[in-house]
Amino acid sequence: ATVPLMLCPQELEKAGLLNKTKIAEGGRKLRKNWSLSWVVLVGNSLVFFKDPKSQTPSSWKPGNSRPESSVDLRGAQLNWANELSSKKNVFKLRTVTGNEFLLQSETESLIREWFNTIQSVIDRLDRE
Ligand code: I3S
Repeated sequence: ATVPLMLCPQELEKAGLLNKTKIAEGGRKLRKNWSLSWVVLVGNSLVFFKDPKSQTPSSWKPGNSRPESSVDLRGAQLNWANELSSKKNVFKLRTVTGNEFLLQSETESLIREWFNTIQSVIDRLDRE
């Protein structure tokens, strides 16, 4: 996925592929549905894009970079959550609105980097 030009004026902190599932919406538990997602940390938000490889040829168009969803990190909580999955290297992100996501990578160093970078954005927003 290409990062939309509209995101460029903001600070792009990090981007990469992670396994993602939403497990709650507004505090209500959802059924897990893991999928590979392009995750972009920009400004105060974590933005999710569909993995281009998971899209059908007909659904994929160059420049089709509309985010699937995005998460406001202000007031969010981040916790390691290996007890919530049989997968390793899992953390949970909970938004102020009660949406909960699990993010996972097979590579421990990579998931640690994501955890630390997202936590530093949350901390910065807490101090504002
Ligand atoms: O926490 P759960 O419910 O055991 O999560 C697993 C299930 O969601 C499973 O789907 P179905 O029960 O709908 O077939 C997924 O395929 C698994 O990946 C989920 O567990 P993990 O441990 O991978 O997060």
